[in-house]
Amino acid sequence: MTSKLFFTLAVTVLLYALIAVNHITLFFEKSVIQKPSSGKHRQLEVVPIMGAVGPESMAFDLLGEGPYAGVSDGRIIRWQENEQRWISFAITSLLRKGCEGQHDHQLTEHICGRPLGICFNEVTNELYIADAYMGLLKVGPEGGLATSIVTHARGTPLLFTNGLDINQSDGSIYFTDSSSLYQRRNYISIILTGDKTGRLMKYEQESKQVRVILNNLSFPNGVALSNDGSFLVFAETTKCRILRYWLKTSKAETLETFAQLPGFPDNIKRSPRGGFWVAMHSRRDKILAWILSFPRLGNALVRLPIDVTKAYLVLSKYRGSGLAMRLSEDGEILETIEDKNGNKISEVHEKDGNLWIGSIGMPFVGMYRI
Ligand SMILES: *[C@@H]1O[C@H](CO)[C@@H](O)[C@H](O)[C@H]1NC(C)=O
Ligand SMILES: CC(=O)N[C@H]1CO[C@H](CO)[C@@H](O)[C@@H]1O
Repeated sequence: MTSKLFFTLAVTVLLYALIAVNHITLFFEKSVIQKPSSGKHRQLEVVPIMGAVGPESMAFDLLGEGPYAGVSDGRIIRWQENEQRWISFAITSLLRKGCEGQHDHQLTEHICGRPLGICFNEVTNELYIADAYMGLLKVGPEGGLATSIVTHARGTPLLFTNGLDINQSDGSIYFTDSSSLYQRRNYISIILTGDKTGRLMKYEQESKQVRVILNNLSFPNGVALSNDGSFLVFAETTKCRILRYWLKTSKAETLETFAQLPGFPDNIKRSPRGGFWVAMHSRRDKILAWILSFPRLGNALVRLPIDVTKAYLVLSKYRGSGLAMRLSEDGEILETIEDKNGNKISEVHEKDGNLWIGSIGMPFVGMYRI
């Protein structure tokens, strides 16, 4: 008992020391996106969002309108280029009382919904939504209340639906459930405890069946099909890596490591110029890597009488920068971008020579001209 208490105390001190130490470093950085490959510093254009934050993922419809983005109050909003404003497009929950307005949306997101991955079916123009709390849903081109498609797989509820991609030939959907134990609000616990209850699934449009492709995954997150559909890649956030799952060729149904990364990967999107944009929430630093190498330490941390998620957020605000890499279909690094202002990058969506940058915490969508 005494040793347990001492241990808890030591870890708490360590955590607070971390907060203090990292306070100053990045404070005065300018809001620029750095492109190390060419040594260029470029200003990030900002498209502000009112009343909510966290455009985690973005999509463009058949007419090229958008971006559409899911935000912290549960809405999916659409950028109206001609009017220079966002309009509300869709919602994932019927219960909207108290969802909007100034408050900590993290407290209401399990009721209001939290749309994460979004992707259009390019034939039907329906928007498919991976909502952290509501599962897999879709909404027609007119928007409004989305319809539920999948809430369970093999009898286990989807607890943290996260990323998705669509086979545009037959409409089937590949998607991830990050954990069967922790919801999005407690995502840091998934990392700290080394939780391995995440799943990769396929929803078959024809049969309306959902199939679990892989389970026992460590925080599966973004997912993207390759250009020719011979494989898909998905992020295992806790392990800072991208895995490749073969769908065709002689390697079909096998899994291999595609890329080991310097940070925690979030969404993955194909780039029109080839390969994949992998967004990283933040760099994996030495102390966190050390904590992660002792799952028991992580388990102890989440039981501490402090809000680990908040402590971590405070911590990560002052350290590490958002990072994204374009990887080739062989997993080689082609380009890197880094936001020195410390904004976490959750997605890089390339369209018509622009990089649209989403983040789980920013009250804006970033836009960077290549
Ligand atoms: C996509 O759908 C087409 C048509 O059913 C099929 O031939 C192809 O194998 C599918 N690709 C993937 C990656 O599922
Ligand atoms: C090793 C391990 O954790 N195996 C688990 C994989 O997932 C199945 C079903 O989700 C569990 O029953 C196994 O225990």
